[in-house]
Amino acid sequence: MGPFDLIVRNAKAVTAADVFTCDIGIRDGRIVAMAEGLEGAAREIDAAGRHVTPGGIDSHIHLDQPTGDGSVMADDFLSGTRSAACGGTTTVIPFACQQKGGTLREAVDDYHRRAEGKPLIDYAFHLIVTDPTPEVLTTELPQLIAEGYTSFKLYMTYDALKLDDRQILDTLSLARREGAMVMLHAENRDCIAWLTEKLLAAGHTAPRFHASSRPMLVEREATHRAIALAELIDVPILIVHVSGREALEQIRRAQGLGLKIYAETCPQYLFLTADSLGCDEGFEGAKCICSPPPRDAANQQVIWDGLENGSFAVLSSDHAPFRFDGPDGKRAHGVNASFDQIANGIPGVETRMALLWSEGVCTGRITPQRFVDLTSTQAARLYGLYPRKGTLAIGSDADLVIWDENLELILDNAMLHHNVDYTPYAGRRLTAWPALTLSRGEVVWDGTPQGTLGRGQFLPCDRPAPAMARRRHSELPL
Ligand code: DUC
Ligand code: ZN
Ligand code: ZN
Repeated sequence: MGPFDLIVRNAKAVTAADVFTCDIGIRDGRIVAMAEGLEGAAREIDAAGRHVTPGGIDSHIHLDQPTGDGSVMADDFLSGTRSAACGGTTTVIPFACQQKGGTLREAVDDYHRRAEGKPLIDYAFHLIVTDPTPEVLTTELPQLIAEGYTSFKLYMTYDALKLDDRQILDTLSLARREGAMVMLHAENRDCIAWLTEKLLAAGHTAPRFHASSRPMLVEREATHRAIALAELIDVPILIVHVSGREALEQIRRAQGLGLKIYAETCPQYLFLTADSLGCDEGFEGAKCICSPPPRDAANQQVIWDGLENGSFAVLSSDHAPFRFDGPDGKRAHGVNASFDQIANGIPGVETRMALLWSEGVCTGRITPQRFVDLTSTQAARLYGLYPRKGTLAIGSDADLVIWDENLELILDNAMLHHNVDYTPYAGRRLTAWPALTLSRGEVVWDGTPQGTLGRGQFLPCDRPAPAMARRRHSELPL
């Protein structure tokens, strides 16, 4: 016995800034030493010159979230966090969603009950604000923010979730006062509704028409409007699941003007296209229905460029798990439901890290440091978890991934540990996968899932520094 519970030896440690070789000493679930030649541990793991990164933070994932339309999410806090750990993710941030007419507190309490006794890795909650009543804005949200729920998502589409511009302004103003991070789902609801009506009237019901009902213009307009509303209030925002050039141009323009506009993208916009939704009347394309929809090869390149050049802060999965077969997933409204009735979302929590390491790092598109920045460090900063999470440093939680590289894997759903009956990335070639995942110093994946049920801890979040307003409009009574 010595000063450490565990030493990870000969690590090629990667942070968002550096790659360096060291031993990593772990005690009581935290990193307590990083140096050459550490001695004195109950247990050692030899990383043998392999890349060791911080565990991934998947800051956009849906688990056991009530949908209200008859569909049911296939992953709960057990299967979802198990799948995450097997893919190298050690923290997830799913959404406690306010029901219209209900309170945020009810949503949070219900979500804690759903999580109870299940998570295998650590987790925080974002909120989804669907009903910003005076009580919510003046009492509930400030209290919840003070308790560690410091980020929330607002929707510009979906009738059950959507806020109008006035409500968005009220909520942004509250976020500015309280120092919370606001995430925006930017698509224009009325354009989608109008296009959907016309498509259905013309008999265009197949999954592929989902993409026709949500062209890039719809995302571009809402992104522009979200940025304008945030500029009016003078508050930072984060645009989630950016799909292509038109929305990204709006974001870059705003960033160039000095506005604090952060952006997230997801693997579906790198690896899928509108063709993934099918080219006939069959239902198979439902597997890839998500919103915004995947675009085309040129837009995939735009997204890669944005990952390389820093336009994007985070790559998250937007894991939204609906089974393809069975009565409560993609077919909840019938075996051949029209595109507008098919649950939006695709699984991806387990594949996010390996897809980006294989196609980003192994191909030389991005450095290992940028990989860490995009999959872990920036998410920790943006959502108030840094430096407990998101880096390899003395005092940080010992959440690590030891990578296997130079693999030849063909992705198949049977390899995965989610509760969904397909992966949209089946057949894709991978050259890397986590050999081992540690969560607070405990092995949660070493080729098989490990860890006791409910060992994951809830993480109250700090007010994130990137959510701090620039304080330009001191004359406005915001
Ligand atoms: N938005 C999400 O964030 N996730 C799934 C579907 C959607 O529209
Ligand atoms: Zn969304
Ligand atoms: Zn989502």
